[in-house]
Amino acid sequence: MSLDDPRTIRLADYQPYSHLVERVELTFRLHPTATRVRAALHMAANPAARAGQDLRLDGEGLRLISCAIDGRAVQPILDATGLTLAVGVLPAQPFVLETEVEIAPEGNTALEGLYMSKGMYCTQCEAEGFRKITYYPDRPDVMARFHVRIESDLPVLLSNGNPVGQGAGWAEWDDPWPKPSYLFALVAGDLRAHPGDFTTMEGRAVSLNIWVRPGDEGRCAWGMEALKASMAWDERVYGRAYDLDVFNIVAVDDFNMGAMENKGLNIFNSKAVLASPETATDDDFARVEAIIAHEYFHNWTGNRITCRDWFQLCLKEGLTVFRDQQFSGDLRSHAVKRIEDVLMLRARQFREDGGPLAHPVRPDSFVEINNFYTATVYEKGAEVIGMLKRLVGDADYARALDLYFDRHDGQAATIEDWLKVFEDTTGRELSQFKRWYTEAGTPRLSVTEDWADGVFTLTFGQVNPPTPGQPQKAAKVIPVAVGLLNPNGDEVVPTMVLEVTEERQSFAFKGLATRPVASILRGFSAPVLLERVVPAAERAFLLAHDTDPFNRWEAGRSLAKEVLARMILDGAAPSADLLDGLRRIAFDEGLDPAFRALALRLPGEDDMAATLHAAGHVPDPARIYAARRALHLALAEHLGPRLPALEEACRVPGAFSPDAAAAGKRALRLASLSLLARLDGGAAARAAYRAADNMTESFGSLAILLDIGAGESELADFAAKWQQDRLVLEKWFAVQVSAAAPDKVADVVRKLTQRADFDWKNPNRFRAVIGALSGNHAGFHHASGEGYALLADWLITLDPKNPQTAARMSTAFESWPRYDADRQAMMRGALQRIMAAPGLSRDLSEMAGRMLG
Ligand code: 0A1
Ligand code: ZN
Repeated sequence: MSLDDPRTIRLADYQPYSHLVERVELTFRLHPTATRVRAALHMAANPAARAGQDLRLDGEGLRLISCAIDGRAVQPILDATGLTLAVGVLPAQPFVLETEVEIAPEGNTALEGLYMSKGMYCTQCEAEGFRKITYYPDRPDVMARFHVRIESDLPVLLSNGNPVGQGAGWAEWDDPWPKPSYLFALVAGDLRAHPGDFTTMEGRAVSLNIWVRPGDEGRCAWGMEALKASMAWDERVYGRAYDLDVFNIVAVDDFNMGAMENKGLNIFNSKAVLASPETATDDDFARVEAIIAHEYFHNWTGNRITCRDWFQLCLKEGLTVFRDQQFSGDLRSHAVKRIEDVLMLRARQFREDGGPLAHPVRPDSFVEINNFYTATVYEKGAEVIGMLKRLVGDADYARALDLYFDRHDGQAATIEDWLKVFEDTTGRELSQFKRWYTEAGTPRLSVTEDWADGVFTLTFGQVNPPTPGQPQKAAKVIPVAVGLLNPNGDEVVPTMVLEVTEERQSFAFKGLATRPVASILRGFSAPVLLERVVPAAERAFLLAHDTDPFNRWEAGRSLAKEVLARMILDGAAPSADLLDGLRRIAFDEGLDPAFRALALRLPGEDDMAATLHAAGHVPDPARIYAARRALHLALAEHLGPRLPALEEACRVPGAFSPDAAAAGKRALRLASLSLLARLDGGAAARAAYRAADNMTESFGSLAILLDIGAGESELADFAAKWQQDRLVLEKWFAVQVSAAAPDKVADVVRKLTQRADFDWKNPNRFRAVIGALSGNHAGFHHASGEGYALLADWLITLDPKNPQTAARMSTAFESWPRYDADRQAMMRGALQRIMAAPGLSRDLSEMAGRMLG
């Protein structure tokens, strides 16, 4: 981390804010280029802060019109980041500070603060966007009650809380719950509502609405069902009821992230809320359900209890991700959800944790907080909570959460507060556990086995690798879920949790008649890299017999990685163990089709590059690409004659339903079509494309065709059909880049980015093409270096308009240390070129600087 950057902000420097803000009254007179914002802040000195301080308010890009205290004009000192009122002008008693500013939402392309998207006004205030709307102590520990008046001719005017009045050209909203400014929201536009209702367990009737632009009304039903399911689930599982009379969700096309949990007024990227069978895939449906749940769950974990400062971001994000994962598992399949979550964790978080951008779940310094909405804070943050639950058990977890909600409701809390709740509930001392929050890096856990005199011994060794700024680390507490199987497949020791707390530690199992087969790290009980030498036959045994579905999948996955590694490194042939094992799973009708589809998905190219690098090799992207395709072909040939029957058996009759069972069948059908395409030149996939009545199968079969170098006419057909649909068109853009052959990717990107409908200022469209470029492993890392150069060009272009999205997308370069000297030089060269761009944003310069080290 750039510790010597003068702009660095440190956790150790935290000080409470000088004042309390009891109430805020805001009046917005909306205008595209000259919006007026009047603010009245009811303030008093904060008894918990040092007395006699000046009053400092954050503010950026605001034109101050007036400033008064208790009705008397005052002259503040203005600078580029805010306003100061000297202590001498502040009354000793509580006072009202009034300001009026002018802002220009139309020109706001950064999509932070108040901006416009296709004629509609909307806001994004997390993390520090509110300071672009008005002068305010824009920090999460300042919690105030907000009253908002909006003046505009637009028909729908929304803000947080409950509606308290409206007339021609105005509306007023009042939020009874104190909140930090990052949860403020305002929306104004010509919008249509998809309504719903919900009665809470406390008997409160809540009116629900999903607001969309005209034309999108038909894509809201799924989101509404997901919202109601989330509300019911949070009552049932966590005892948490909703606390306002209305809950509004708004879909906007221009949005940097997925969605935002503003109190009572969630704002969503359209892509994360709109779904219909014709336009959304099963994955889209599942993602919409999960994001709706995530944002809704924030109402308690984030809004009612918020973060003291941004270093505590994982307090709300880790817990809310953990809760949304539990929810999706309950609604769908725990096994499948866990596998998907671990796939994502390894692809994004392990990659981050093992490279130059590694940081603790609770970082202790940053330059730009927007750069810390990361896989580590979110996904590893959720894993840490999963481990805590595993260590204390379900009952104590539930008791601890009740205490957390009781004790900290209405507060801005810290990770220390969170851990204290668990300590007080269970009597357990958690200082060693806390290292999961304060130390970066993925622990490497080795295991050896010993069998003597009827005693089976597992010996674990843990290594906590150095990460930027943290050269040395002590041992962590690692919950390792273990089960033992007999050679006939029976479970002799059901799952138990071993607590590994030392650098080296043994656990003995006595009284066994025969040497068992160990199933270790069941359910992926800790986010570690398990290093274990297992004979292929034993992996194949676990793939066939493990009673833990995660580890059953994991056995196949590890085997596939080992086989692929040998194919890449020494041109070996695919092993029969793997092919037979996968064939058995593919045709095992006793297994969930979604699970079978996941088992057939081969390790990705980036995953293989990481695996080879971890094993001390220098990955060659071209060889990885070729070997992976060769394995896919070998698997197709091995399963060959039975694939058409499998594909047929997975056709789902009747009207489309996005439920998990039907989605699982479609996933297995697409997996078989993809294999079949290697044998029949795409004939079956082509037929599936023609017959498809839903986006999952039509887009899935199109992607399969493109992947084998076919599908031109289907691609044209798809474009003609969806020309006018911005969300579906994104898929069309992205798939061409993802499926392009390594030496064609750069050309494809250049061609697509020259199109009139490549609106690069829209983050979704930018990500569709430029994100897909870095997602095409062999193409991005092509020896020509064109992929790197193209990405750098586009980041430099985007940065002045939208630094946040440019910075996020720059992480494609974080894996540079893995590759050969030529590629390293080219990637570092691209980063240096970015660093040298005139006027580079704080966001992107922090990222490029950290990656360069
Ligand atoms: N809190 C939101 C995600 C979010 C974070 C940052 C943003 O802008 C910097 C926008 C949204 C969530 O977790 O869903
Ligand atoms: Zn969140």
